[in-house]
Amino acid sequence: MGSESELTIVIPVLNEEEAIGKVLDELFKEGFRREQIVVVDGGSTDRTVDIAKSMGVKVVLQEGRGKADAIKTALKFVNTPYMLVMDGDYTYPAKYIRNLLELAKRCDLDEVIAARRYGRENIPIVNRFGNWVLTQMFNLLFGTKLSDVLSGMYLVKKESVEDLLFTTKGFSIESEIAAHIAATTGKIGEYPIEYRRRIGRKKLRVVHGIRIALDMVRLAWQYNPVFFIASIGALLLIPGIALGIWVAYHYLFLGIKYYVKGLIALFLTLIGLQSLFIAILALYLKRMEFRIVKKLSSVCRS
Ligand SMILES: Nc1nc2c(ncn2[C@@H]2O[C@H](COP(=O)(O)OP(=O)(O)O)[C@@H](O)[C@H]2O)c(=O)[nH]1
Ligand SMILES: [Mg+2]
Repeated sequence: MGSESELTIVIPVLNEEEAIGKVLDELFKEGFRREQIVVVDGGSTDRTVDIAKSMGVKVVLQEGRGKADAIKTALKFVNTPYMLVMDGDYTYPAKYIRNLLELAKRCDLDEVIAARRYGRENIPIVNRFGNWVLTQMFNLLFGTKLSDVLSGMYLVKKESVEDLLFTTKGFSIESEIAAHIAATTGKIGEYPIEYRRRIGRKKLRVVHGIRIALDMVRLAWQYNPVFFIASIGALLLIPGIALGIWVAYHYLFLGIKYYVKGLIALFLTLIGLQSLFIAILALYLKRMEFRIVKKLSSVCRS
């Protein structure tokens, strides 16, 4: 199958002895070759590394700590146009990999996220809620329409993550990659997949969710500060409109005039609206800037 030399499959693992063998077997069954698979170990103390090695795939010990550093290490071993990242816990079926690649090529996308649309009951309820909140937050901050930004399975063009800054650590890596692509080319898409129940013990805890949220805010600030500040300003619309309605109600139905409160309501509403427009403008300008930069850099390279 010709698509294989285009793709390297990266599997970050930390103590996944119960699952890694099944993950690799499934990849082989799908026709992927040993040479295109890289298992990045985070210092497992169980049999994970032995199992992966015995199955003939490349196993590397990551530099640094956490999942983000694992991906950073893995990039050094990727010499194909595309990289696919997936968990080593047998939750993401290998059969979708070709669909992700096909979509990326057909629509010229820099990232395709495998969105967990089916089998959502296999995501623990707290994580399901956390995922939803964090995805909505990401959409708000980066103007995207994603449904599962934190999925552990995604395909990226190697070229588009080569200049990633890796300013985040651990489980925020998915957000940083998506933020980078959303804020640069905007060429990010999703493919719906089925999620399976995890084998072995999960590493992500609630505290990681809070960390991810804070990192998202920092990423928004880093990639588009004007949009970020203006968005906060736009929040003034909420008290502005609420106070406006309150003042109008008192005037129209009770005949009481509140001058100062009326002025404050007007003031908040106007600043809020202004900020909202600036935020939208900042978002469009940013997208335009990146399209131009991309065009220029490709001109320089050729
Ligand atoms: N190399 C490496 N892999 C890790 C580390 N932490 C977690 N992983 C792996 O990253 C994947 C995602 O972790 P998981 O616990 O499944 O998180 P979840 O899918 O978000 O619940 C799994 O394959 C883990 O074994 C780490 O520090 N280093
Ligand atoms: Mg997982």
